[in-house]
Amino acid sequence: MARGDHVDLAGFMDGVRRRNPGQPEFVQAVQEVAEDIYDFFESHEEYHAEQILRRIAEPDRVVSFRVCWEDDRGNIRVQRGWRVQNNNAIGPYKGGLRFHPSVTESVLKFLAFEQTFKNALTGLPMGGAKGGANFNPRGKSDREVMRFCQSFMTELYRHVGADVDVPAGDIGVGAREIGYMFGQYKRITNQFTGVLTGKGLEFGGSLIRTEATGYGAVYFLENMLAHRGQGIAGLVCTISGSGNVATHAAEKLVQLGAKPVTLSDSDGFIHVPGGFTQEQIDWVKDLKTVRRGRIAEFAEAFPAASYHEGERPWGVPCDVAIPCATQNELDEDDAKRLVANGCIAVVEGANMPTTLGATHYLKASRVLFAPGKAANAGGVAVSGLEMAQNSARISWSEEQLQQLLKDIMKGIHDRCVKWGTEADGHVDYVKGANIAGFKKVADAMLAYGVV
Ligand code: NDP
Ligand code: 2IT
Repeated sequence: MARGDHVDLAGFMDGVRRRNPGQPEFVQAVQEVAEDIYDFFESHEEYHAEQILRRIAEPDRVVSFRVCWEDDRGNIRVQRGWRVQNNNAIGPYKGGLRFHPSVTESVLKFLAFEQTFKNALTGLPMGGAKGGANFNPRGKSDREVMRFCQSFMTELYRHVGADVDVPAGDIGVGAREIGYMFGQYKRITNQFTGVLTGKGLEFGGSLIRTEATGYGAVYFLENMLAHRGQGIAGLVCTISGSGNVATHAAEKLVQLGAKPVTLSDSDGFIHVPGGFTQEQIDWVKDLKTVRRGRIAEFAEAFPAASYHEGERPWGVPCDVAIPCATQNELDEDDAKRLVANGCIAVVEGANMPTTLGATHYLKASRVLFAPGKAANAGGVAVSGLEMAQNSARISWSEEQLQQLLKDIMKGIHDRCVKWGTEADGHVDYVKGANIAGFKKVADAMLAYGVV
């Protein structure tokens, strides 16, 4: 194609599909961004001429590797690990590691692509990456998880580093796994550096990193409501998931006087019509991070709760829905049901939890819709603050960090408003987030020339 030749959106997406066969999640994530930024892109000749979108949608590199480990019965097990380094135009690669049987290259490419824009939105100097393995932590002993993590890091260590690429947690990777991987990195390299975030507080971790994603998502909701002159107190909120993001979103809602009424796992959801108490949320945290049980057990322990096996919570009437489990867990039918039941806001705690059809429906029905790259950026933002503290070899106080998280979420909200406000004052937060995130990365890439 000659310099400056224009392809339309459909033509661009045809190329993305052709170059990424069998990678539906990646194509979906690129399409969502491309749809939103195409007009903006069209009006900036330099982005076109320099093929910026095409370049952002091609990862800098994808590393794939074998991970062998021995289970407790002495069987040799083989998993596949990856690190997708999407873009480091504005800072070292940064993004989580996911251990789940559903992990594929497509899933990690979509997550690394999204992470690139999310990290730009935080205002901190971080590029975008994601990694993980098709390892299923469910039912594994601590020793099995330790051996897997050590084997995983024995390859990953060559590709990461405090100024190169800084992984963190995601689904199936929490404090336990980060501890094992940091220990192995330190053992192999003999270096104590900020190569991972989400570390234990005793070895370089930051206060409030654990809480940051869920808390940040609720702060984002508060900002969206405040922008329309509404408050959060009293709102009934459905939440999916029962992991790190879901439990901390529920906790912050309770603190602010809202009423979280559901949590879930991959087997079903629990419903507490009167809203969870802090004690019940603590019980779920312990269930999921210490006892490693199933959410169904909650309904046995607390008679006020009902358990709905094999179902997702989107049929429960609510003011706000906060999907915090995984990608494509809220489809167009769910979106229609939510809107019909009077839902005024959907906040993506997870990455791309709404399908493309649901995204289109929610945008068209003009509910407040916060995309994951904006709403769940609090986690990676505090990871960025952990990196800063590690570089300076200091630890900030909880009060400082709480304030920084609130300020960063407000900054992200305001960037979305700047680029997403329509003529009648309605804010398209998806569009705003996509344009603001894209612009920062694109402008850095322009400065570097053709690389
Ligand atoms: P956790 O592993 O702590 O919890 C994941 C939760 O989601 C569990 O309840 C799990 O249920 C459920 N879940 C996972 N996969 C599926 C699936 N295929 N179908 C149904 N339920 C599923 O992960 P996090 O809370 O950390 O992550 C949740 C989401 O938030 C992910 O999309 C992640 O990318 C995103 N996110 C996380 C951040 C973080 O800081 N941790 C930051 C930003 C986004 P089960 O136990 O049955 O598997
Ligand atoms: O999706 C995400 O933003 C994360 N899993 C957190 C990444 C990070 O580096 O803290």
